[in-house]
Amino acid sequence: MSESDYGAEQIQVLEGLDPVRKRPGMYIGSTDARGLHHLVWEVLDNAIDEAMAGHCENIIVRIHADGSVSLFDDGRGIPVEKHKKTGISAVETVLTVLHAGGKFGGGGYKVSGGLHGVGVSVVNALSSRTEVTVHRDGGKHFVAFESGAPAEPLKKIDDSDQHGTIVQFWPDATIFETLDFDFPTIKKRVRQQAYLTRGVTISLFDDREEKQNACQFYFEGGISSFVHHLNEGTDQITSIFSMEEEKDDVMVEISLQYTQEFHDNILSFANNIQTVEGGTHVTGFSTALTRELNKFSRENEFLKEKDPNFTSDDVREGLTAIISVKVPEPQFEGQTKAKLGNSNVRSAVEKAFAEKLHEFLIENPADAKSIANKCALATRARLAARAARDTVIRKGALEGLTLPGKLADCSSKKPEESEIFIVEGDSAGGSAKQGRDRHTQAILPLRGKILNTEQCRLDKMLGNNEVKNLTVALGTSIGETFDASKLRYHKVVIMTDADVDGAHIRTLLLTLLFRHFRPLVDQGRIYIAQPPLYKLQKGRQIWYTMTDEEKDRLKAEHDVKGDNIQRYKGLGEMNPDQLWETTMDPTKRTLLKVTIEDAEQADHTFRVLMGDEVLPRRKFIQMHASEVKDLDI
Ligand code: 0RA
Repeated sequence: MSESDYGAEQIQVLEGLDPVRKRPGMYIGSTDARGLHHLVWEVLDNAIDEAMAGHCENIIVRIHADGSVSLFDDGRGIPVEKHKKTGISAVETVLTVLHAGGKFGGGGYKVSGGLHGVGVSVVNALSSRTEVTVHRDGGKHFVAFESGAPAEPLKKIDDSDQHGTIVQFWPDATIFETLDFDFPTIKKRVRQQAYLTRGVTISLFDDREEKQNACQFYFEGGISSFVHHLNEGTDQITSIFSMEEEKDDVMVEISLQYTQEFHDNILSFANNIQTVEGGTHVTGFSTALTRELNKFSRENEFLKEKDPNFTSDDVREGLTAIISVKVPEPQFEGQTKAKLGNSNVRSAVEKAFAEKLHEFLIENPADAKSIANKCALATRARLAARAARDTVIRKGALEGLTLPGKLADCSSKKPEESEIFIVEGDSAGGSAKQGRDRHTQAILPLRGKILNTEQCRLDKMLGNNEVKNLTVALGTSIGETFDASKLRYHKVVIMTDADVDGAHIRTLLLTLLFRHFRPLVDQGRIYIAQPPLYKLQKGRQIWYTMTDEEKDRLKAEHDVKGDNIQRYKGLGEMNPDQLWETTMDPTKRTLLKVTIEDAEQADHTFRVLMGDEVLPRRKFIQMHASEVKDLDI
């Protein structure tokens, strides 16, 4: 079917919108901040689809002063002609009928999937008002909806020689727990989508008072620019390899580069949706990488006859890679629907990538040599780490026989109800031990800074007491013997001071967890405690707060005099009761669940701040110096 045939007929009518308003979680996952942002992703995906189909070059995302969000794209515009069967226009159908994005059923163009792709009608259903402006067929057309239902019928309001779509929506306050869009979250998504869609320019504006901000992304290099960005601040040992090929109906795009780092950083996407749990595309990639590097290294005698083959872990050490595939009908599986399941994708990626990698190795001998040497080093390190770990295990340290002396364990042995607080410093640890619920809450105090895991391998890490204590306390072991199902506590809570040092320790811990206990992050087991920064008191009334704004508001509202405002410098200043009441009591506390995005961010920040390259670090500090309002040194 040619593109021009693609009109109103194609849009299949499946269901009404009522179920969406009744059970929003089924369609967007949740009604918290994550669900709220999902609305933006949904409309953004539609615009990106237009760009992927080659019809759109510019996208503008705007957070308006009134809290609504609009997305402009200069794509073809949603069709406005009447639908033959229903008698209503295509644009109204797209907005009011579930799964009518023009993306389902045969003949549609290639698209996003998974939790996404539920359609812009879901956005309409969950918004108190939605306005759509379409430039198309010589006219500017306008239509509006309220709570998903038509409010102003489609009409041509002007002539226009442009083409494109603007969707503006006001999220429904009766549905969402928060209406506060987060600029950095949207910025990160927009940047990622710009990398994945070479040649599209995406601008983002925040027009809200006090929050005004703007940024724009355009990446000529597509995902190779992404690799370049991820490797900022690392010591790179090869040039960037890039390939793009269509194989068996699967579009395969891969970029990679090796660095001196000891861990890998592989991000995968299917139809522009990040697949944090991996899937068939990652398996195909990994198989081809291991096989080709072994073959090449044997043929060129980087591997001698007596040497064992590189394992897939060996060839991943120091590797940064983006794997992006476009599949006609993606199947998403796994706990969070973030794992690609299509089995044909594995062989498509494997074949396409193996060919191109082989060529690259032949044509770039210096890069090939660096990679082979790096893999050989990784193999030696792996064997050394195994020997070191065996020694440690022989001593019984990782067997769970000897829980660290500093751990105040909980009495419950049920992981489902148990939590462990990792607390900065012995004095805060003392308060936490006294204040806790002994049945379900365990406390592990960390003394000073934990090891910088950026710069060392497993063997050295296990020599570090803080890392070893944490590993033993968690019960999961580490490295090759890691087993998430052995986790002794289903909530792992990081509790650090609300100052710069605390933030540093939290970053160190997040990096450690991200690199070596990653499944715990994926499974949502990691949390950050939110200790208060201020205590305000008036008579017998007490308020605790985490922010300066809230403190000022409470102070004015309740006329609290200066003497009765206490600023906590550290957790250690709180007595056990206060710590329990404000931060640990499950019925009153706020815990932030760490997402993979947080951990990734920590990883990147960490690399820039702790890696051995000075220039990016200086750049980072200069860029962010103004954001550090409250240096508490
Ligand atoms: C259905 C069919 C066509 C385009 C679209 C929907 C479309 C949807 C959105 C949502 C945001 N921006 C969009 N741009 C286009 C194809 C129309 C044609 O063949 O001309």
